[in-house]
Amino acid sequence: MIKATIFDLDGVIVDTAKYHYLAWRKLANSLGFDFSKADNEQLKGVSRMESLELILKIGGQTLGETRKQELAKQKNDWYLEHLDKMTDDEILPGVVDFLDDVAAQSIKIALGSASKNAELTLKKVGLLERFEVVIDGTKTTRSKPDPQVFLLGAAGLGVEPAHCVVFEDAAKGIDAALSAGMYAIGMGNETELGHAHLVLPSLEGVRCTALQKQLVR
Ligand code: B16
Ligand code: MG
Repeated sequence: MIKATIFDLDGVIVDTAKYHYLAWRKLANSLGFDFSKADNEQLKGVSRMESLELILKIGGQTLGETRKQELAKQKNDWYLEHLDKMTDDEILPGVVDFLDDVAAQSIKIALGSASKNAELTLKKVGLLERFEVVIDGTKTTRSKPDPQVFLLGAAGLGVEPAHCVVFEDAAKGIDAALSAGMYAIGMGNETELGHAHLVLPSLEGVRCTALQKQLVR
């Protein structure tokens, strides 16, 4: 019996990965090296500071803490320039209809994202009010694959983890949902997300009743 849904943000509700990539590449270029789209795949669902560590490793750079904080801020400022231009056109296919369907079935809705810009992003695309609880990078101390973000989401909604379904596009996010004792639905491809209970290419045409049947077969 599904009583709550917890959605990741980037890659599930909106595709902000492309803007994270542009900002990280600009930062890498400013430091004198390049950062490829393939490298960017490793950053899915990874927190800002952990992403910076990965990028500095790619560029072979070792920097002090103060400099790293400055660079993370610079990247975020560049990222926010893109975020500022976002509109509801950028909501991924099927998301709005699926959220309508979930709400119509009296199933609760939370967000579970690593992003510290999650509330701002939801506001930009006009979806903030749809989420009863928002757990983001400002409220967590441990990153996915740690289950903290989803457990806080379930607790905020007052629903047992076993009655929650997580929608995630990152392999580490699926690990986090599974270790929280929740159903995990991978948004993307089987190769990366095959350990989820179910993998879907998008939320287009997805409906709660059919989904529940698929999950509790
Ligand atoms: P910020 P998610 C993640 O969002 C992104 O996938 C990841 O690329 C980003 O580094 C992270 O948020 C932190 O974002 O810099 O905005 O705090 O997939 O967990 O919704
Ligand atoms: Mg994601």
